[in-house]
Amino acid sequence: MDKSQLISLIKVPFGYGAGRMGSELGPERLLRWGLIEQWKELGYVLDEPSRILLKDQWSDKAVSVPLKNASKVLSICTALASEVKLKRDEGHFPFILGGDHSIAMGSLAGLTADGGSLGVIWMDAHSDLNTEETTPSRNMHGIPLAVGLGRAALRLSHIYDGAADIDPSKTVLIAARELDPGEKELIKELGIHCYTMHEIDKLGIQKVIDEAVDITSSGTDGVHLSFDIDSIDPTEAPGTGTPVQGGLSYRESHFAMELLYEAGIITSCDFVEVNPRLDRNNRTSKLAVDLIGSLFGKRIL
Ligand code: HAR
Ligand code: MN
Ligand code: MN
Ligand code: MN
Repeated sequence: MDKSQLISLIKVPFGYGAGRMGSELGPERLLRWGLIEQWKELGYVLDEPSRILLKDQWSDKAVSVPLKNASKVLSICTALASEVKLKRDEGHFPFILGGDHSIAMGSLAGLTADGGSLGVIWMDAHSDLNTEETTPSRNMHGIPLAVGLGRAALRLSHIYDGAADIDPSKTVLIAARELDPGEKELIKELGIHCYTMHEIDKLGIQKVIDEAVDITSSGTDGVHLSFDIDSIDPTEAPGTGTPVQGGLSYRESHFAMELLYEAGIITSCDFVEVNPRLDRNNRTSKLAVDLIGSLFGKRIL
């Protein structure tokens, strides 16, 4: 992210992929806490923000998805994919503000549609690697990475023409601590680099980020950061639908963002799962704005 590149903020006020609503309120709440002003203070130039809204429901017959709110999720993802592709083609930095994590399928579809190879850093308490077969909840925010890797019946190419599968060897999970049985199998089968909280405790967040940077940036044309706020411990980020204890501390999460900024590899980002309805005194929304600041180079001194 260099300052000559315009940031295209793409707001996606959509929460139908999660088990409970509320994350659709995320984008406006983060804006209220100064997200845009912060970018300007840091010296960035923003494109006119866009907003992806649900219009027609998805009607593709190529694949049927037997999960909750599937046609709503797929139609928002298709609309998002085309916006992401458009902004990327213009040379901008697409910053996708959710919304629940199901929208990442739209981001990934738009980002892979030009045929380049994409590294992915997935920061999340979960791995989002369930498929139509393995999902215990039937919620679509539990499947986006499996779809991205081409391991579900639903493929990125169903969402957006020309979208391609992500390479599992260029994908890194960070902060995982609640994995379903089918997800664990997939991680092993595909050899996905997975830094659970155990590895973070053992190696330290700096080493984990350094390794993730190497894995995702070597031999790729860009690196997408998909940041689920539930990667952070619920004591710091209570405003999210599926909190899991034992997560990243306040400083670990900031340090991770600061290191990613210094590495200079991130070319697009999703920021998802902030649920203002479940928040306490806007703690999570404010933390989210601060973390985005760190990702874009905000310093203590
Ligand atoms: N793994 C569980 C499922 O498939 C829980 C997923 C929780 N979802 C998110 N995404 N917040 O990370 O339903
Ligand atoms: Mn432009
Ligand atoms: Mn997630
Ligand atoms: Mn999660």
